[in-house]
Amino acid sequence: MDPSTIFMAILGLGFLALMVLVIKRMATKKPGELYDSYEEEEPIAVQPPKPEPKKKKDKVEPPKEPEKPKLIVQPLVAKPWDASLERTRKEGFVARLSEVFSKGTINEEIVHRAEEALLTADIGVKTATVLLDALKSEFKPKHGDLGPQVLQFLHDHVLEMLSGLDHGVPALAVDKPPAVIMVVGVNGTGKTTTIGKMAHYYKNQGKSLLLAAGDTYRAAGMDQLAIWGERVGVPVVVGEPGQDPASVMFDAGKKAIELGVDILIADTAGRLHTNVNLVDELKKIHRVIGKAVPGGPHEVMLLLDSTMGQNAVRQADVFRQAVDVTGITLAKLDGTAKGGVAISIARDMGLPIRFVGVGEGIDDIRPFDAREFTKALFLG
Ligand SMILES: Nc1nc2c(ncn2[C@@H]2O[C@H](COP(=O)(O)OP(=O)(O)OP(=O)(O)O)[C@@H](O)[C@H]2O)c(=O)[nH]1
Ligand SMILES: [Mg+2]
Repeated sequence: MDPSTIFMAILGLGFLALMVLVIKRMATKKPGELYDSYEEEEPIAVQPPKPEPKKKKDKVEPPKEPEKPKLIVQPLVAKPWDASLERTRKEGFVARLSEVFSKGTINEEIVHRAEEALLTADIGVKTATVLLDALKSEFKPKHGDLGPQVLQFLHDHVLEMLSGLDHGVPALAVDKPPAVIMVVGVNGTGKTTTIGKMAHYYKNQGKSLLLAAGDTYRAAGMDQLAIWGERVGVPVVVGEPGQDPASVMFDAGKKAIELGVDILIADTAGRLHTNVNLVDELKKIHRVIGKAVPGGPHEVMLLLDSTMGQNAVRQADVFRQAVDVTGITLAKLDGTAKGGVAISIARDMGLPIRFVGVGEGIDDIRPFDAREFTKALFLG
């Protein structure tokens, strides 16, 4: 065959094959869709996965969980009486008496040792003497261990000694609110802390409150009360450093009337300052509160530190010369073996015990209860 004919035949076959391919491709794609389809597909792919139905599913879940915080909000309970008086019972005069009477029957030596234990106790000499006399003349031992019988005898007598007074939360009987509680006491006894705890206590009783930071000598002292106010959720009137404390009290009294609160609690300085006589200062504050709130203060609460034992009683005498103290609050009963001082205060001074502080926490305060106190002290 002629080579040019062969070449032409190959060329013709190649062309034919090309035509077949083109026709085949056109047959598999719809007309007009060849390029447009990419443009259409892209927008479809861009459409976000539809999340709405999922969200709707979330909303359907029952909203039960928010109830949990209610449990956390529940106030903590102050230390029980027996735990608060544990050190006094186990290390103080009660423990010594218990030990003295743990063996044998009463004889001269035992009475002598009991005398020693009582006279050196923080219940004070007067109270100790009365109890000793009663023990000598009235106590009649029965069969069985002597120790528990003596403690029961003392329990009954002390309870009787404490019973005549109006202990516990002050009545604060006022015709028109606010009732004013003025808190006084030597520095460091626990005034500011106790005011914070009292505010929390009264707030839990449904009372509205205002606090007044009258310790204008120390900025830290005022800050401390402001922090307590924030913690408890109670407003605080704070003066300028160095401002006359009486003028802060006057402003606070007026503010308490304006706000219509039930109780105003006033914090005061606890130490003597250069050129300032604490006694005169307290007298002035007392007077000025009365000018702002007629009839106030309705309670002058002396804060005593129970770890100071009989020294606390001596402090009380000084304050009573300055202002008409109407009740005692005993702080730090939790950390001491000198809890017996409460008996001395009530009996020797004839003053009711309002609250006791049993720790540094917001709930660590209890209204004083003579029955619970004596039971925890002598019987455990
Ligand atoms: N363990 C215990 N500590 C307490 C109690 N009350 C107060 N305190 C602590 O005693 C210290 C003194 O308390 P404050 O409230 O600052 O005393 P204050 O009387 O206001 O003192 P001044 O402002 O300096 O006059 C602080 O460290 C308190 O946390 C209590 O009941 N138990
Ligand atoms: Mg203070």
